[in-house]
Amino acid sequence: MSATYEVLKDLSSSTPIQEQFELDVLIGLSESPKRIPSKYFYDAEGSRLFQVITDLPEYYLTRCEYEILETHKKDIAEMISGGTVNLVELGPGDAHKTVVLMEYFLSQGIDFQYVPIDISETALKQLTESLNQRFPQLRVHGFVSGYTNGLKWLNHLQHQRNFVAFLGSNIGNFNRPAARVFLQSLWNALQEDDLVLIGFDLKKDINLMLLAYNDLRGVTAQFNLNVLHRINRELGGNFDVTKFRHYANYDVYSGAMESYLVSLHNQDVHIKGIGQSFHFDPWEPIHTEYSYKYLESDIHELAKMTGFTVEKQLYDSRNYFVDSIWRVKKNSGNK
Ligand code: AVJ
Repeated sequence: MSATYEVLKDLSSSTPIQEQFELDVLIGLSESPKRIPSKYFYDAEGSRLFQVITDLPEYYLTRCEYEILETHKKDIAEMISGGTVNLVELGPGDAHKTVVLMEYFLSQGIDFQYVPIDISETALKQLTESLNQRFPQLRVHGFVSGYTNGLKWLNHLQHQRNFVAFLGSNIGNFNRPAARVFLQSLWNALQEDDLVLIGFDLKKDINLMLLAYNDLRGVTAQFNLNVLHRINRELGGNFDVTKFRHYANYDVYSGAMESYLVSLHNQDVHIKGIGQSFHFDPWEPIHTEYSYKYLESDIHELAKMTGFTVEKQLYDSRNYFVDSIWRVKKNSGNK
């Protein structure tokens, strides 16, 4: 019998990952204000730190979504039952929440295979191996890749119905126009009547959001600073990480939690892999992440603009978070 699980690596990208990282850091640190794209958080250490964050008392997002999936797994199962389904997940991490669904689907005899797409090879290998231990019969086809190439790859999988999970407010990392572009490419990669489940963090009490990104134990700070360690490790940088601090604030106007690393000193940092030094003034920020928060109306508008219909809005008991289930519509003349 053939193995029930495998991990494929994205080899299609014309620029190797290392070179892309060098290029993005070079561009980002040459810009004013400086920035580093948030996707570089997730090396093995960053993925591990993010899992720690999901257990923090202040980080309500993961627990809310867990509650939603636990409460509504039956409704979700009913929507996908009948025929074979690809359960595709973008950025699963340890898939702690998706396991709730998979366990239930298996108990109901729903015929599906699990297709996790993650940027961290280490995290994805750990995930597929632990799933294989726990559910030996489950077919798992992992793909190591960013979202864009992941979607291209999905195009080749088209022969089955797809249910795409994009959980945890991962969509929050995109600004509004980028979210639209992303969802349009997702729509393009899918077929009529396919379903997507997207986790949106809702706008709420500003103090709760601030705390979620400024936890008392400082794990979020470590997570943010890890990107500098990663530049040191992988690109031969000489960042003195103690000379930067984590700062996160909420911008009411854009609706995003925004994370920064702020230089505490006048300093120069050399990055061997780029062959260049970068100057930092005292209190100069590097922007590292957006985590956009949504209004109910934003979600409906976004679905409409990108060719989906909203089928269900699933909330946690405090209405902090929503898992929104959308259906792909291709023949209704809106595209
Ligand atoms: C994994 C992108 C959903 O934006 O809340 C957690 C990452 N950043 N704490 C988020 C994160 C700081 C997280 N996402």
